[in-house]
Amino acid sequence: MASPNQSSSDEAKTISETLIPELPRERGWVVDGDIHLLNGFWYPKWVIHGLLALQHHFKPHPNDVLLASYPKAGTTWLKALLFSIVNRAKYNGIMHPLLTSNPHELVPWLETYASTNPTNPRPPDSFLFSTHLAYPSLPEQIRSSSSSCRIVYVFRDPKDVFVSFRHYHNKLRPKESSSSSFSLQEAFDQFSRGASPFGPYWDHFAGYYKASIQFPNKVFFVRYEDLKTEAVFHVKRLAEFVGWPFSEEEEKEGAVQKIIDFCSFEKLSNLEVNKNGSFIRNLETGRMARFINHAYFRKGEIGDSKNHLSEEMREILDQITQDKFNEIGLI
Ligand code: PAP
Repeated sequence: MASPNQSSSDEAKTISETLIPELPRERGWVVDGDIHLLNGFWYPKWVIHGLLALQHHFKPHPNDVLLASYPKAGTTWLKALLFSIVNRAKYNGIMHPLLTSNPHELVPWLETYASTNPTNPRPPDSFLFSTHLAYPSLPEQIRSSSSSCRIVYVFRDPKDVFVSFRHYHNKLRPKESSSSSFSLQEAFDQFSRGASPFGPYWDHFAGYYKASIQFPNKVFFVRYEDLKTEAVFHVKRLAEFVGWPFSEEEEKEGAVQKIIDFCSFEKLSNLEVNKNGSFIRNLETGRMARFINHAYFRKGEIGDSKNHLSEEMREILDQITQDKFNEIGLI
């Protein structure tokens, strides 16, 4: 006889298995397989499994912090910063876990974990999680104004996001796969139409931006570019928002700058673990993928898109962004 957990897990799987074939589909980018349009956003199949499990079974705790981002908008950096901020009393510089682990190993990715643990989709021993899900796809238990769970969203210029995603895709795709012939123009067309994994990019950030206006104590919105140019100001805001503000004494001792330097692109990308290490992720029951750490560190710069996209491509993305900014009142 099946256990209650088994039948509930089978039920979630059956829902997504019957749902997915009915959804509009497009070609996926990184992991082979298509992406499917679910309630306005394009997700791979395993993400839909995870998303449904979270919506049914996720139980937030009061101090949970969720880092939300579109892929390549600054997830790795923010994971390192948040982990360092909330654990600064626990670790000194020598024993710090970031010296030996990639930030992705320290801050679990919610929908990946949920896709492999559908009946109990809360990663153990952590209150810091990440997600690439769009705001409307988050479980109601997290979005609800009655939950004290906090959300940090990082936004980045979509031109640089697209270029970064494209490089990542080129690094990770199996050379013999059908996606190896996926041209820049094809990927660009998909991205600008909004039909990219976790996209439309513009609706992704708009959802979190609107939520940050509506619930400023719950959703924190920060731009990658601002974090680069005004790091001290934004890291202090971030620490305060997640409930670990820097004391006056810490500030005098330079604790803010120490964390910024420790989590900088230069520091993290030069660590042995990030130059030559890798980690394994279960994507869904029975499927595993190895992720190469250095794929998360390329240039870490603002404006690299000008080296990879034509003037016309950049204008197209800028126009879509400007239209979305106007629509939602973002300056
Ligand atoms: P993910 O969503 O798949 O985890 P994510 O970390 O958001 O990826 O994106 C990787 C980008 O962040 C890379 O950008 P690039 O391709 O334009 O170079 C990567 O270099 C950049 N990045 C990683 N770590 C840092 C950091 N510490 N500071 C600034 N940028 C960083």
